[in-house]
Amino acid sequence: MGMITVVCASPTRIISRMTVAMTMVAAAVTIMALRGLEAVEGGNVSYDGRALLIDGQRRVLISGSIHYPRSTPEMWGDLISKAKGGGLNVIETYVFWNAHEPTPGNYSFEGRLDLVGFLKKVQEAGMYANLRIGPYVCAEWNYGGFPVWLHFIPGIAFRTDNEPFKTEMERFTSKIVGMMKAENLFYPQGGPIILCQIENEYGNIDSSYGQAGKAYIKWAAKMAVALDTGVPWIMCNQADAPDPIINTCNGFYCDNFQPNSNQKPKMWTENWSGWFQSFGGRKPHRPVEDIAFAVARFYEKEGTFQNYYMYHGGTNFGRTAGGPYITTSYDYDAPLNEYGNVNQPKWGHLKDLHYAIQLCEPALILQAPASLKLGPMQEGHVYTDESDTCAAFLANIDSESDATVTFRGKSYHLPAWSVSILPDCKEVVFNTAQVNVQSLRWTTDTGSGDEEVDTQKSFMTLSETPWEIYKEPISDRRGNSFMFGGLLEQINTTKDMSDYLWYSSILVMENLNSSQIGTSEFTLSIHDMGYATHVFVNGNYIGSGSHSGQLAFPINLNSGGNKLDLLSMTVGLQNYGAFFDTWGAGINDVVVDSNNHGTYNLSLEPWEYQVGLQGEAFQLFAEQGNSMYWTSVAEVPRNQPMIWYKTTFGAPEGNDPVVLDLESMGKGRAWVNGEDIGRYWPAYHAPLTGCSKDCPYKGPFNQDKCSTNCGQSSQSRYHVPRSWLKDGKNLLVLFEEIGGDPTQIKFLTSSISSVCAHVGETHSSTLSHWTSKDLLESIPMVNIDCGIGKFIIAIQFASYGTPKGTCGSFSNGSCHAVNSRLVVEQACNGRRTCSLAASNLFFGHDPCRNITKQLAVEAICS
Ligand SMILES: *[C@@H]1O[C@H](CO)[C@@H](O)[C@H](O)[C@H]1NC(C)=O
Ligand SMILES: *[C@@H]1O[C@H](CO)[C@@H](O)[C@H](O)[C@H]1NC(C)=O
Ligand SMILES: *[C@@H]1O[C@H](CO)[C@@H](O)[C@H](O)[C@H]1NC(C)=O
Ligand SMILES: *[C@@H]1O[C@H](CO)[C@@H](O)[C@H](O)[C@H]1NC(C)=O
Ligand SMILES: *[C@@H]1O[C@H](CO)[C@@H](O)[C@H](O)[C@H]1NC(C)=O
Ligand SMILES: *[C@@H]1O[C@H](CO)[C@@H](O)[C@H](O)[C@H]1NC(C)=O
Ligand SMILES: *[C@@H]1O[C@H](CO)[C@@H](O)[C@H](O)[C@H]1NC(C)=O
Ligand SMILES: CC(=O)N[C@H]1CO[C@H](CO)[C@@H](O)[C@@H]1O
Repeated sequence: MGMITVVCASPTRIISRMTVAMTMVAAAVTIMALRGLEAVEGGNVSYDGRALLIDGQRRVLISGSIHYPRSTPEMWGDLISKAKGGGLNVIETYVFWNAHEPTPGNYSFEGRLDLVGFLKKVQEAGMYANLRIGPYVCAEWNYGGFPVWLHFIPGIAFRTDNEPFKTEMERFTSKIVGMMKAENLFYPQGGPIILCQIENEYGNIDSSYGQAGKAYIKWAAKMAVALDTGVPWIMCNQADAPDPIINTCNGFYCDNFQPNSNQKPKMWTENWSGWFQSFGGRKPHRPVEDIAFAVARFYEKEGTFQNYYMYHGGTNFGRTAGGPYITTSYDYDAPLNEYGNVNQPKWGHLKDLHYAIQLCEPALILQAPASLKLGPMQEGHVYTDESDTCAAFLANIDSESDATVTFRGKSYHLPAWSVSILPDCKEVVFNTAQVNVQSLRWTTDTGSGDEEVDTQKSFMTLSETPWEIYKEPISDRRGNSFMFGGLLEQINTTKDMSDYLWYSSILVMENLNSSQIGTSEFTLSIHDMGYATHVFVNGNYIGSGSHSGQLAFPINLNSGGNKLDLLSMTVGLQNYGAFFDTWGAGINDVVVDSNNHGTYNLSLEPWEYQVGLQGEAFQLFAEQGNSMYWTSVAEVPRNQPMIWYKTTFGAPEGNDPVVLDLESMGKGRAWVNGEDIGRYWPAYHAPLTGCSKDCPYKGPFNQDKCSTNCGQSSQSRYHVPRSWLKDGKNLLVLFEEIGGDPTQIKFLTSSISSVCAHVGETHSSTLSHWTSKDLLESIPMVNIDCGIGKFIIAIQFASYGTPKGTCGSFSNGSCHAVNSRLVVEQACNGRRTCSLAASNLFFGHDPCRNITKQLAVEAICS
């Protein structure tokens, strides 16, 4: 998809503040591009108390996380170039041990795991890399990145002063460092890597490990430094990181963070651009004005390195999601959305911020700033020295009220909870609360609930296609089944080779009289350690439970033997917490009660176990070699549990990202052409309450502040990377656990359906005149841009006045210029891009005097 570029052409003769700023931006781009190319053989990276030094020179760096296994190699180049276009100069990634070493000593670095290939793409883009090896990474990734086999090494204890663990950690860390060296990827070798991380957020939990934890951190630091990478090592959230390791900050805000030595720079390794999502959870969002505020405050207060976690979140394909319950989507409300498209206005507003910060770089690398009190909740920071170099940040941290402050004899208007950036200590080029960037709606947006954006041509259903099925056996245990007296812990039993573990037993009920047979007089109680269980009695599906705790189901029993089949499953292994690897999963108590017939405790009875499903053993998801197991059906079964479904489909035309809409399904797994799309669970809805229609950006943010999706499927849409599709027939295989309707499955593509802009007149007191005396007004301008190959076909909404609402739900306010739509149509219809100004001049009159006006537009692209 085309990137959204701000076009400088202005429809009027007025040189806008934006235009002037853009000229400076262009200069900044050139500087950054030149700097990025400095990586030459023999370069060096060091640091002092102000910044990282690259080739002896202090640098202000802006970084973003992109995790290579969460997208495809075909997407990497585009993601990295959009990151560079967004004003970043560093790409950060974790290294995912369990993906690279699925069995001990058996390594995999192919396809999505091609770490070297990914770093070479970063290098080709002229960007730097921060390699966070961990090897514990958390990251909402299965088991925090540890291979499950590690848990079964005799005597091992994770993340503490334990020899077997340290041996393995050192072995894997050395392996990765060795690979990087062999490929000349460290900066002193001419490569892109300027930083490495050892361990990860251990400081959050180290108190649980006592003295052994302290010894472990000292060992980890020494081990890492001895690997002699030639670049500095960091530890995030580790206040006692031993020298020379730099301790860095993670959080929503890090402006008040201080490193543990004045010889170390202030660095922010995880700035949460949004938040991850769980099955059963709401969809979290972080307003761009707030994240811009946090970033500006960080650079205002001595910060010189900041990383967005995530810049592109991507997808937890296959069984890589951690958790439990992390969704397949890892969109994170990041500047690039799950499919790799720009998430506007987040991407564009942060890009404008980055350019403003880059303009300040010459001053930011001088000594620490002087701080000024500008009002009760207003302050400024000025970076300067004896020369003319000067940059200033003016902040209003009042979360309610705007303020006007005086700085060096000039007056500046500061919206509440905002920072203005003055790269020359005179003119404001950027304010974090003023978003002059269009927002976009994609054909795949689910919006905040009440709107359905899908256009007719954007989807394709599977209602007419022929289906084949395989019924997963419910009561017959076969394959690798075995008996054990009592209930086994699940992870110990499956070793995570599958999500699924069957627990089967027979309950013999003698002397049941006819009035008891077929009545729900019995209750089956299960104590579940998590993460989800489906219950079958005599082959019938009774119900399900999720999350750990006590489950109770009314059941019918027959006289004689009754078959009990409990399908217990993990949904992404734990990835966080002290000793998380020792927390169990599965079923640990089973009791059948009847009011009149006593209690049957089955916990110590013989149970038959089967790791994984029969369909997994048959590899039904594979493209070949399993045709004998499938049966064609004239009528496809709907809403029945435990069915494998298979059909073929033609790929949607074009190059837009493809999305599988599984809203009609219950819970299970999906594969396309043998590639593992991930776990789906649309039947699990977000809570009905706790969402906000409007998300005020003012005031401190937390991950629950701005959620959407209440009462809806927590995830109904699943990314199918373009590179996994082929011309002609493609294979879709699903395993449905609880019941769904596969004929209602849809394929969508994600393309821009409409473009919105919402800009406001600025107060005249905030006028920032650049150099030109001709500058009559500071006119908020906005460019509508449909992207490559698309044109504006209609104006859905336009109002110059006091419009309300957000993209997709704008409405007229009490002040409204009646010709709004006409003026915008004349400027935009039939074009790919058009520029609009929120001004009386542009609309030919003043619809309401003495009122600050805004312009809101939604244009339809096709
Ligand atoms: C690092 O580079 C700077 C500038 O090129 C040089 O002055 C310095 O000696 C180098 N340091 C090392 C350790 O190579
Ligand atoms: C190595 O791992 C791959 C999966 O990546 C697996 O198919 C293969 O059987 C493993 N080989 C050994 C020797 O464990
Ligand atoms: C797994 O088995 C080991 C050895 O029997 C035991 O010590 C451990 O507690 C079990 N793990 C869980 C999570 O129950
Ligand atoms: C059947 O059993 C129930 C409960 O145990 C009892 O209340 C009922 O009287 C019995 N009926 C017959 C016909 O035995
Ligand atoms: C069932 O038996 C097990 C093993 O003796 C015991 O731990 C559990 O508490 C019993 N369950 C109930 C509900 O009494
Ligand atoms: C806004 O007002 C105009 C009249 O100027 C009207 O035609 C239009 O339907 C109104 N739009 C909305 C969304 O209320
Ligand atoms: C607009 O404000 C000016 C100055 O504050 C005042 O003189 C004038 O009467 C106001 N006009 C209207 C239409 O309210
Ligand atoms: C390193 C680590 O555990 N960081 C976590 C901090 O919290 C964010 C929240 O999204 C996680 O994504 C990180 O994994």
